[in-house]
Amino acid sequence: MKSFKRTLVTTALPYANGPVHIGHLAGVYIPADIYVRYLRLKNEDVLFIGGSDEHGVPITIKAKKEGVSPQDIVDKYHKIIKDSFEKFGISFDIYSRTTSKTHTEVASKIFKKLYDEGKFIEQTTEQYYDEENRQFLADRYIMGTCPKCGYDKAYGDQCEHCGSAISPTELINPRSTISGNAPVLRKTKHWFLPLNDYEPWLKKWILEGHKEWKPNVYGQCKSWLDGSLQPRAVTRDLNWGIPVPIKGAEGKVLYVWFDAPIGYISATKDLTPDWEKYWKDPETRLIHFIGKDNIVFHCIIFPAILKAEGSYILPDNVPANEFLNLEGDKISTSRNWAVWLHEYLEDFSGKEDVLKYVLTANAPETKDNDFTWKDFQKRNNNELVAILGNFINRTLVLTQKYYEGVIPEPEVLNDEDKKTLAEITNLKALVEKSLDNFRFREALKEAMDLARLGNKYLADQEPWKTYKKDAERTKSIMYVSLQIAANLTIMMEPFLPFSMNKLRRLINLEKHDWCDLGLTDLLKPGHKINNPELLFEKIEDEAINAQIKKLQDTKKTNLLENSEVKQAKESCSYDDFSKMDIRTSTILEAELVPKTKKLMKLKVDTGIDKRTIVSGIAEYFKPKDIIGKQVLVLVNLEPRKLRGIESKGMILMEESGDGSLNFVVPEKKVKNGSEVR
Ligand code: B3M
Ligand code: ZN
Repeated sequence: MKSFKRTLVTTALPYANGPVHIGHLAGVYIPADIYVRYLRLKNEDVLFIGGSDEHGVPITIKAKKEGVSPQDIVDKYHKIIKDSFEKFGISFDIYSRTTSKTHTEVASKIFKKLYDEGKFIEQTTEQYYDEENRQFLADRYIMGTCPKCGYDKAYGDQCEHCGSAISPTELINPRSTISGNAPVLRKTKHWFLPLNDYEPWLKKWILEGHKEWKPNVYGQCKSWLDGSLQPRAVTRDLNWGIPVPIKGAEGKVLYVWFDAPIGYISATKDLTPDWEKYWKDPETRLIHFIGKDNIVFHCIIFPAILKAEGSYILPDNVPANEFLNLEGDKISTSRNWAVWLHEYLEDFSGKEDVLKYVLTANAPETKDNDFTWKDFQKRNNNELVAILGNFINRTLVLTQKYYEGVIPEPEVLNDEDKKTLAEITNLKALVEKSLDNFRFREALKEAMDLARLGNKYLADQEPWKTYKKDAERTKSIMYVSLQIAANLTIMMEPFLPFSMNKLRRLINLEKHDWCDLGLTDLLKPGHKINNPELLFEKIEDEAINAQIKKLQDTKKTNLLENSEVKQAKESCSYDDFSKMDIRTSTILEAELVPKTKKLMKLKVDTGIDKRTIVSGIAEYFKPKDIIGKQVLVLVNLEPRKLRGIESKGMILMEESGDGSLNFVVPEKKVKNGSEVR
C-alpha cells in the first residue's frame, strides 16, 4: 500500500438553504468526524474541512419563496448550520462558505486557467427564457406536463411524479414558474468540460486503480463510465454565483457544481498558509465524505476538473454512504420530514453523543437504513445505559465504596485477569481495521465489545462477593475493571467524545493517544478518582412520544397542504338534486361494530322515525363523544346491509383531505326532521 504523510478530509458542503438533519449526519458528518478524531488520536497530520455551499439554484428558489435575497438566505442558514455542527461536536478545523472572497478568487483562477489553456469547449445552445422577467430559466424554474406520465407539474429537470429525468425542452406546455408565462427559446453561449475526453483516463484511474472503493461507489462510477460521458456545462445563466471571469460572459455565473468542490480548496487556503502541501503534494491522502447522490460529482467531474488543471492531487477514497430514511419515509426538506439537528440539540440537550451513537450503530453504510425514535430509545437504554454506562458506573461506585476512590494495588493477577486485559489489544486491532476501511458501524460494535467484556468480567468475578472474604482478590478485580474503564476513554473517544471527556474527568485521567490503548496500567495504584456520576441516562417514553407526535403533526400538515381540491363533478339537474331527502337528525346511540376498524352502528332520530345507520367514522370519533349530536342524514338512500346490519340512510360528512372527517351540522340546534334544500 502507498504510504502517505498527511490526510485531508473533506465533507460535502451542505446547501445553505435549510438546516442539516440526521440524514446528513449519518451519511457524511458523523463518519468523517469519527475518522478524523481517530487519526488525531494517532497523532497523524490531518485537516478536517467543511463549509456551506451558498451558490446555485436551490438558494435562489428558497430566497424567492421567502421573499428575501439569496444573500439573506445563505447568511441565515450558514449560521444555523455552523452553530449546530459546533454544538454537536463535529470537529472541523474550518467551517467555511463559498461566498467568501478567497473562494471567489480560487474558483475564478481555476476556471480562467482551464479557459486559457483551451480545456473547455464553447457551445451555443437554445434555452428557455422568460421575456417578462428578462432572464434565462434554470431547469427548476420551468414547469410543464411530463412527456412520460402526463403529470402537469413536472419540473424542467425531473418529474417528481414518475421520477423520470427530463430536459426542459421535452416538457409539454412549459411555463416559467416566475411569471407563469410560456417561455421562449433563446440562444445562449456556455462553456463545457468535454468529459468524454477524460473517459479513458477515468476508466483507468477508477476502474483499475481504485477497486478498493466501497462497492456502492465503485458500482455507480462503473455505470457512469460504461455509458458514454458527455460534455458538461460549467457555466449557467443565473444572477447568483461567481461571475464567469472572462469577457463576453456578462450575466453568467460558474455552475454551482463547478465551484462547490473547489470550496474544499479555498477553505483549506483560508485555514493555513501551508494549504498547497495538502492539495498538491502526492504524499497527501485526500478523502471525500459524501452522500450517494454526490458520487458522480466527486468521483468523475471534480477529478476531471483537477486533472485538467494539472497541479492538484486526486481523491484517494470517497467513502460515500447510502440514504437514511425516517420512520419508513424518505427524508425530505421540503416536506419537513426530518429530524433537524438544531431542534435535536434543543430537545435533547447534553445527549449529543446519543445521536452520534445511534446514527453510527445504524449507519446507512451499505444500504439505505431507517431511523425510528423507538430504536433511538432502545439503543440508548439497552446499549449506552445498560452496557457502557452500567459497566462504568459499577466500577466507579465499587471503587468509591471499597477504597474511597483510590486505585488499589493488586498483589497478583490470575490467568482470567491477564486474559481479560490482553483482550483489549485484540479489540484494538479489530477497531483499527474497521476504521481504516471506513466501516464505522462495525468499529463501534467492536469498541462496545470492550464494555461488554468489562460487564462480563464483573459478573463472573463478583467483587461484591469476594469483598467479604478475600480482600486481595477484590483488589485485583477492581484494578482490572478500572484499567478497562481507562482504556474505554481512548477506544470510545472517536465515537463518543463528550462522554469520554466526562469519563476522563470522573477518573482523573488525562487524554491519551491511540498508541496507549492496550496499556494495563493507565490508572496507577494510589491514583484517586472523583465521585461517580452517571455517564448516560435512560430516555423515557414521554420524550420519545413527543417526537413521534411532532412527526405525526408534520404528516397531517403535509396532507392538508398537498391535498388538492377535487374537480367539480358533472352538472346535475334540480330534479336530480331534489330527489335527495336530507333531514336534520340527532344521534341517540352509538357503538363500535365488533371486528371492524372503521364502522360504527348508530341509532338516530330523524324526526320521521328512529332508525339504524352504519357509518364509517369509527377511526375518527369515539361513540361517547357523538351521542346527542345533531347531524344531517340522507334519509332516502336505499337501505343496505353492512356486516349483517341493515343501514338505512347516510350521515353527511366533510372530508378535508388530511385524512380527518367532520360532521356537517346546522348552525344552531333545530327540530329533527327539518329538510335541507
Ligand atoms: N451542496 C449538494 C448537497 O448538499 C451539494 C454538495 C456540494 S459538495 C461540494 O447534497
Ligand atoms: Zn412523469
